Amino acid sequence: MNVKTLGQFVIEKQADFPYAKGELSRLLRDIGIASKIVNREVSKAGLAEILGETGDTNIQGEKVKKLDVFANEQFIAAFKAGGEVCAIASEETEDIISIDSEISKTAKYVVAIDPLDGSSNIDVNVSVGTIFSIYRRKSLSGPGTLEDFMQRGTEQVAAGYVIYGSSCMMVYTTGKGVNGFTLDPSIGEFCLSHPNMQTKKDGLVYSVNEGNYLHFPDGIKKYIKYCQEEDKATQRPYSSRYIGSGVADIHRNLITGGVYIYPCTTKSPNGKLRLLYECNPLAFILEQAGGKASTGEKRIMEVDLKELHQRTPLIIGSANMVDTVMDFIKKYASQTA
Ligand code: P6P
Repeated sequence: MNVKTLGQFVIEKQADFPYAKGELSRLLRDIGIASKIVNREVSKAGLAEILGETGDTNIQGEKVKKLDVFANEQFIAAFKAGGEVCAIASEETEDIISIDSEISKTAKYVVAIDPLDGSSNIDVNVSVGTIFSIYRRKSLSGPGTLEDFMQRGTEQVAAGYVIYGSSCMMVYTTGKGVNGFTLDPSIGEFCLSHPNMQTKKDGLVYSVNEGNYLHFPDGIKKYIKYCQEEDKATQRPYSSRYIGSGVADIHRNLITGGVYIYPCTTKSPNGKLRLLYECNPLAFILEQAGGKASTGEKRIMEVDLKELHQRTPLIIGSANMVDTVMDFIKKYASQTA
């Protein structure tokens, strides 16, 4: 079988970056290694006695699952050992982790990561995911700083996610398209399975937690009703698919077409998802796959990051569907203003 592993692919694509000396390639491979270790534990969580909660709460005030802690530790260890990053920002840690070691002295990158997104689904055997975003450092040398992360999503050099589902897949972009790799456990390698992923301009799926309907802005309420109307020309009603694990919902919609919406609500006035290590990397991937990602008013990747764990509303997926949601928001925002 003509198998191309992640390692082979990354080196092959390195030629796309004339000045690349392999640092980004090694960093992507480090992420692959940590992901395989996390996948091993996630796939046997029920047996590994690491289910359930540590009793701690993370900086989001959410109960921390032991696998969250394990995944965070694995990625941090991989980045420290690889020597390619000078600082890490993680959903699991309040402040950045600056790396000040001999091996990282010449590190060019910083990485922001959500080590295990959707972890509330772990105990019920629903897919969860890792989301990562890589920037060039802005500081000149030494340990990375908070300032190194204060960049727009348009400055990302690479972004990706790993989905721990019926199979383990890594999907990433370096700005030259999106490629998907499926873990072959028999050889312990991520193998290219979804080359040059492109999403549909229109889909027939909408993903939103309709339990929050009463708290949605009018434009979102009207869009949800639009999705539910009978209209043969636009193949409505659409299907409602919401897993409660963003990586799983957004991955499905990337493949089938569709739109995922987590708007601002009265409970979450700035939205729930985090700009730095959830929305920007997912936006980079969807845009590279021909989709769109918006706050409802502007392009996600053009939002200025002012604080590490900043939240934002997110509308992401098929370009025409994102545009339609934005039209509804604009139309009804003016009416409610
Ligand atoms: P709710 C997981 O906590 C997450 O950040 C996303 O992965 C997911 O889509 C969303 O929150 C689920 O949130 O409020 O619908 O349970």
